[in-house]
Amino acid sequence: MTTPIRSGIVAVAGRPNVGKSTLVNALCGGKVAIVSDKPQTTRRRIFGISSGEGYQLVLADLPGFQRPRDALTERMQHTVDAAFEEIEGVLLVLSARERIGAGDRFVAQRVFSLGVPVVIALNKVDRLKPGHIAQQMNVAALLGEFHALHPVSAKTGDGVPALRDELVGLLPEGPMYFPQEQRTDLAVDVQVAELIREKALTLTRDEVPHAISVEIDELGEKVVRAFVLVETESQKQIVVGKGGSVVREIGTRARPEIEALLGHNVFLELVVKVRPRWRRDEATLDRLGV
Ligand SMILES: Nc1nc2c(ncn2[C@@H]2O[C@H](COP(=O)(O)OP(=O)(O)OP(=O)(O)O)[C@@H](O)[C@H]2O)c(=O)[nH]1
Ligand SMILES: [Mg+2]
Repeated sequence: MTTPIRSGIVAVAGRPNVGKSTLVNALCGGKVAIVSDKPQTTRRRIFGISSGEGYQLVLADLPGFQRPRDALTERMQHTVDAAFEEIEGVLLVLSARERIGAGDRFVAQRVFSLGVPVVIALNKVDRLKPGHIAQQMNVAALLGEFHALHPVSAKTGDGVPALRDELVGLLPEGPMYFPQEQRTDLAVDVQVAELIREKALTLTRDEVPHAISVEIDELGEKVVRAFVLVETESQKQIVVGKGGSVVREIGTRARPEIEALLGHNVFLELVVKVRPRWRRDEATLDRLGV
């Protein structure tokens, strides 16, 4: 007979760019979800799994709340809605570095009506003065009947262990849903695609990051070939860069992480391709798993 453990899913909600994925990574003690300074980095639900002594906490990292503009963002919002079923609680993430305002209240309205405990994480408190943090905590406290409120820094790890304990406290007795050492539910090829997309997001700006997607063409013992999809010829020029400099840099940054993930060296081949209006193309979105 196995000893009973506490287990279950906590959904991670918040505006785009408040640090949800960074916080999920910190709570899981390793990289589960990609992170960037551009909003709408996370496009699909990703389970980050934190297994410890007597518990398995499954965090559902989600796209940020936003108004849908095309088939891609519509699906992203649908993902958010679908994730609010069969959860033990919500981790509502706010950024202490910005004004807590209408966007946060919109998310709060939704999550406080779900009938499960809501734990608020006031993120990005690193380098903020204590007085400023206290002020933001007061504003955050007005969002709804919260279960607990934790100031944290996903970046430095400050407050993260206490937050993890708090979330584990929400879980009922249950089974181990995943093997002890598993950290995410994403298939390996999707993780590889995400790592490449992360570097592409970091190295581009304006509307380009939103137009980028990555599709794995071959994931072999020696060769990894991926298509970096964009929507227009001018975006392609930007992502390729002068003499191929940008796409080369994407590869240089992604390769060590891919090799660490796969456990062996690879030749990484990136091909930048125009696929017009892929964000509105249901078949492409299906294939990308969005
Ligand atoms: N200073 C500081 N920056 C942070 C912290 N947590 C996250 N960030 C930064 O905030 C930006 C957004 O982080 P993400 O984790 O991608 O945010 P997200 O909420 O998942 O964003 P979406 O997936 O786009 O909704 C990145 O540049 C992070 O480095 C923190 O605790 N302190
Ligand atoms: Mg994210």
